[in-house]
Amino acid sequence: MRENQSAGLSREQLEAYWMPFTGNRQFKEDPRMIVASEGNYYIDAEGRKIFDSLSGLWTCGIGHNHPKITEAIAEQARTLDYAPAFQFGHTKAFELANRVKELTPEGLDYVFFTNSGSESAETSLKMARAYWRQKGQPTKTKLIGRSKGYHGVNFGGISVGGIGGNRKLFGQAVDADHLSHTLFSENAYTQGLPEYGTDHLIKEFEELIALHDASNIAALIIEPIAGSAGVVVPPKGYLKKVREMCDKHNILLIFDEVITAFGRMGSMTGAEEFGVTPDILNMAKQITNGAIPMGAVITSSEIYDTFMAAGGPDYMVELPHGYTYSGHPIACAAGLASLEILEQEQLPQRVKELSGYFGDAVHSLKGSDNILDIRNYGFAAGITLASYPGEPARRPYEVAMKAWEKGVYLRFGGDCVALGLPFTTEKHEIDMLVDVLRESIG
Ligand code: PXG
Repeated sequence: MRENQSAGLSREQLEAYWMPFTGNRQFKEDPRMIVASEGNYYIDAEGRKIFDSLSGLWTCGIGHNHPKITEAIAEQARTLDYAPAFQFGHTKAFELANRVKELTPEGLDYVFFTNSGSESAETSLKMARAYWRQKGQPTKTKLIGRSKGYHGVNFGGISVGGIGGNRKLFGQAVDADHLSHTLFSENAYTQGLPEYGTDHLIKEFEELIALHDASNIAALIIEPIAGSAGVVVPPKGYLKKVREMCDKHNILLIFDEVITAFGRMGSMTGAEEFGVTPDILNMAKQITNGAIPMGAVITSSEIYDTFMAAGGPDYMVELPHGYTYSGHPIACAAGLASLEILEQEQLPQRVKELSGYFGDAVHSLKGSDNILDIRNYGFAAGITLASYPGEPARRPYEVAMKAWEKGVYLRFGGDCVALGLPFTTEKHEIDMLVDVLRESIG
């Protein structure tokens, strides 16, 4: 172990922490400790400046340690550190709900707070099932997800999720089926939305509905752009046609926008960017710029009104669901500050303006050894790497370790590396990043 990379902790001191989604054995032998952050950079244990090419874990688009967010958190901790989430309120939760409503498409009106993307997924799936019961259609229970989809790690989320490695150890928990993913070799190296695939995918959706019958299906949950699976961009027209199919068959459409909400696509939401409004939209990550855990689910009035109408006497709880930390005051303060910065500094617009430059830069890697595909939208990109025989995950890991040596934090997973730039990234940083990628992959 290189002592200077462990920030002074001994090998023994590294043992107790079971790290999430991490190769624990490898990390503890060769730690990559981060000790500070500022703007688009981390500082590692050796004092090196490391470019944050995934904005944390798609969380910190505004850049790290923004003084307005830091101050909002400190001020809230001094004023009201916690208030009970059930049966009592505090003003910031109402303020933030209104802000979220303003920033999401018309037709989405009621905000339920969670603490993570996984909890947003569970909340949306439970709402969908409960909605149909309250409408008097209790057989509508089946949930449809999509291959390569990621909806967090709780049992509902992995049941509709489509990343095999996240499912295989846990068994199927909730009744679910899956659509095919939207990654086609025909669309390799497309910038933005690809051409091929919509008709075929929609036909498949129709067949799946025929198989189960719409009377048994509660909802379809998809990411407008699948992030975790390596930035999988849907073909042109796909999301609109999916919306039409859901309308035709009375199936709720849930957009999991945990990655795409609040700027990443060059708009406030993927729904806005692609002109498709779901019945339920899930958020997390960028809502507080990652500074405090928080998630949220926004629904149509139709869904909220259904629960209110079926709620019985008005002192009764209409939806028996919620978390101790739903709408946590400090998270709300961080959320209000983050959303204000996104708007005031026009960061989604900035992403839109620079996304062409970014796209050209990443696609300039086409032709490099070991690259099979490059995809991008807004400030997100995925690069599929050629695998070593029988070891699909090894090359991305090796590439990311090389990049780390060269001063770039790079996300690796499956057979891909992924980029999710801070919205404040400058052109020279994009150039630097692509140079590091070229050297690390080659
Ligand atoms: N839904 C989506 C679409 C996500 O991307 C979650 C739900 C779960 O969120 P929580 O907050 O419970 O982790 C996510 C999370 C990656 C990466 O490298 C992506 C996520 C998390 C960590 C890493 O792509 N997405």
